[in-house]
Amino acid sequence: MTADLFDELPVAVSRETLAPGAALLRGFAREDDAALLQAITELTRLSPFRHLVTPGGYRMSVAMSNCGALGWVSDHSGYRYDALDPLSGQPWPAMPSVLRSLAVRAAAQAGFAAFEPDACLINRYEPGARLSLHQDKEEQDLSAPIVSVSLGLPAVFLFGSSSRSDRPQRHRLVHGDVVVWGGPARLAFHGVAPLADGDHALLGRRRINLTFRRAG
Ligand code: MD3
Ligand code: FE
Repeated sequence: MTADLFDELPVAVSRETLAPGAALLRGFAREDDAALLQAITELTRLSPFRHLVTPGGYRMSVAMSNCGALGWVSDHSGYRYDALDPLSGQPWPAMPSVLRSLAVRAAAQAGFAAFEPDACLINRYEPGARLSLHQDKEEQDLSAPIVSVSLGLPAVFLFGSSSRSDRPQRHRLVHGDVVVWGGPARLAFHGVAPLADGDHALLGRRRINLTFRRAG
């Protein structure tokens, strides 16, 4: 009898807790990477990556797009979720099932059984791009988690507490890593250090991060 109980478990997936409410699923998106990238390429033909402007008037170094019923946007008047892409005037592209399914399975792994994302923000980092410490609190339902998927070049992710002044933890997130942020981690300050240059086999000199949200 050589079959064992663990034959069906994906290889190279592990789970660790970064903080209460923050579950890191290392490698969870790896086996879907090509399908995810294909879907992102297609939907960004409809809603291209663009550099949004903050309410304070700064051009963001991260380029963004969205898919799903709602998309995150920023302009001089503030941050908000909008059903229409301001570039096209059309609804954001539908959330591809390969993206949605990954997010729902990851949330379930982390204990959120009924996650129904209606927004997926797609962030594209090139060398030097960064995201300063912030909270995500524009979403209606803060009891829902946020699921993040990292693809391409590695990044140093900064994760603080619910107070901006606490010194953040640093975690290296690599291609295929998924993090589920919920409960006590949901309103933590977080950001991304300037992206180091490199050459990723699938993405070249880029990192793409997907964040799935229940926004409306
Ligand atoms: C912790 N994105 O889009 S993903 C963002 O890598 C954002 O592009 C980063 O922060 C990125 O808003 C980080 C990890 C993440 C996302 C949302 C969170 C961590 C979070 C919300 C609450 C707590
Ligand atoms: Fe965020």
